[in-house]
Amino acid sequence: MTVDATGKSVSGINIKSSQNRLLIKNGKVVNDDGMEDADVYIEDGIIKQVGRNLIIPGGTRTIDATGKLVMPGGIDPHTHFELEMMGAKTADDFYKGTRAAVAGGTTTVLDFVLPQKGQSLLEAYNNWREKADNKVCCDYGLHVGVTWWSPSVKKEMEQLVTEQYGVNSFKMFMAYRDAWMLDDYQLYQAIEHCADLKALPQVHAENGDIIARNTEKLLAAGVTSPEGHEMSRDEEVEGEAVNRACVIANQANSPLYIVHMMSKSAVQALRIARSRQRQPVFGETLAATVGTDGSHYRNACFRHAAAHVLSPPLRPDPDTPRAIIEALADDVLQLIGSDNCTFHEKDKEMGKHNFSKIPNGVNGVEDRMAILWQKAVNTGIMDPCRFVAVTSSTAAKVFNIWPQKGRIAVNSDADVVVWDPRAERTISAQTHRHAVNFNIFEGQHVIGSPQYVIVNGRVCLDDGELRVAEGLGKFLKTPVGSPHVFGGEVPGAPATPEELHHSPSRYTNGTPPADLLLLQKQLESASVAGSGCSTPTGRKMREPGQRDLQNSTFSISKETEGLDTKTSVRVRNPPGGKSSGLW
Ligand code: URQ
Ligand code: ZN
Ligand code: ZN
Repeated sequence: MTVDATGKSVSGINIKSSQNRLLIKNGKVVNDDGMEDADVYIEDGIIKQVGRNLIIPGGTRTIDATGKLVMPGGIDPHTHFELEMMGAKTADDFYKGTRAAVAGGTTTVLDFVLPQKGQSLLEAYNNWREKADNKVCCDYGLHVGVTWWSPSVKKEMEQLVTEQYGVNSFKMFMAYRDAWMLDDYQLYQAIEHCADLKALPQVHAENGDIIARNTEKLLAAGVTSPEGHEMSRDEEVEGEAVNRACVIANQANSPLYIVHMMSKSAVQALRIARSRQRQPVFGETLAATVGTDGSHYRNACFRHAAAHVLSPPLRPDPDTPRAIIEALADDVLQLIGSDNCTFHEKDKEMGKHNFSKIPNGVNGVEDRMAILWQKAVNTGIMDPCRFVAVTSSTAAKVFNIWPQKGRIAVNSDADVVVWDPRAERTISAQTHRHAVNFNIFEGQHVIGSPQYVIVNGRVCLDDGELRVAEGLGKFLKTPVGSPHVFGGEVPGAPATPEELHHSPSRYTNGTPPADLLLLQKQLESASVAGSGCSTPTGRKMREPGQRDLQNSTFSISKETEGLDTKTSVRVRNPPGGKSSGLW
């Protein structure tokens, strides 16, 4: 075992590798607003050069990315590692969880500190830092749950948003009535307080009271199996809560982020709210939502059905995954997370005779990117730029770590994925890196996976071989007041049509435009016609002679043409158009 200067075990890893120089050559760089053929040169964990004909020092390791896409490492905005809930503890700890993340192309995770009712938020935050800091294989940040409400909670929120703690988002629950739920009066105050602090309020949108009553009725009627979980909280219950949360945020004149949106009804409520709200509303969905469905709750095997239990639940409607992917492509939803919250079989067994006692949660941090690529890009619903937006860049913008994270550009962190769009594999619990022996995507064949994953300049997935080390990631502070959420100047960016979407005057004067959607459309077409595919730094991304991607087809790369898988995809979100806009 090797030990570095700080005493951390780094077996099998070249501990000086962060100082190593790395060149990724001949690939196609994909950002959320465009693609270009470019090499990427990395030194000391930072991207130092992007372009062709770079001048590279001797002794630099070269990765040949011919036929591959070079993308920002994924940012998973929603994980639960080492979380104690419903009488159990999640199986993936911060080591195994971040190891699985890296294996799948994710280089940053945002986990949730969830205090028990009555517990100090600062105490819970410190517990999380203790659990995570020496275990993470990649960088991580923290959201904090506001799971109860009091003057002391309010005060601790004020402390948590300071530079010392680096938190800029708080999650409130409209479910888990006996554990973490706030009532509407408390939720209103918590959201108002977030807005005052320029922190982003997040909500788990369900109706805990309806769920509690439905659960009583189902159990009394003898429905005890996992199927009862979905029956107790059908999609109307989610849609109602999404609408209610949006109304409360609008009354509080606050932005809002809705986590794990699972149904068409929820998306429809969001779609309507986004056209009327004074402040932006962001919608997150999950790998589970696009990669599987609620038919599994009817599986006769308890182990199988219980492994799919999460809240809100997967929906039995077989059209839901497709509708959710389309909403992601069309910018009705903005991000995809995993909500990775795995439990061992023995823990799920606690609900063998009562579905309401099954610990809630599924896997997803490892397969999130491959599942979305398979379901959205290979099917032609989403282009690679939008894929980067929803899996990485938008999370970086919303949680105010952009362009340090979520971008392939000079001075950004060297968190990079070399994505092989032709790599084929079948997802299985036999080969995944999670601590559990069940995978909700079991048996699914995916085309497109990471070949190399570089975390802060270290090659942690090396031609498919995982070489991570415990504790090499670091805690990432997320400053409040993201300009992408609250308006204001985006660091290093000139005024762009995209920024006009974020104009504070539009959102803070109290009067939304009469026809917001029409205005958005006009701005989008102005962007495409006026500036083509420009980065926020003004660098033109589209190559000379490259086809106009607006309403046309294009190839992921010349090298991938002619494959069986559908690689010539219709662009619904042209770079410079919808893909770069947050709403
Ligand atoms: O609600 C959540 O996000 C966590 C605590 C549990 N996982 C889940 O069922 N969505
Ligand atoms: Zn939740
Ligand atoms: Zn969650």
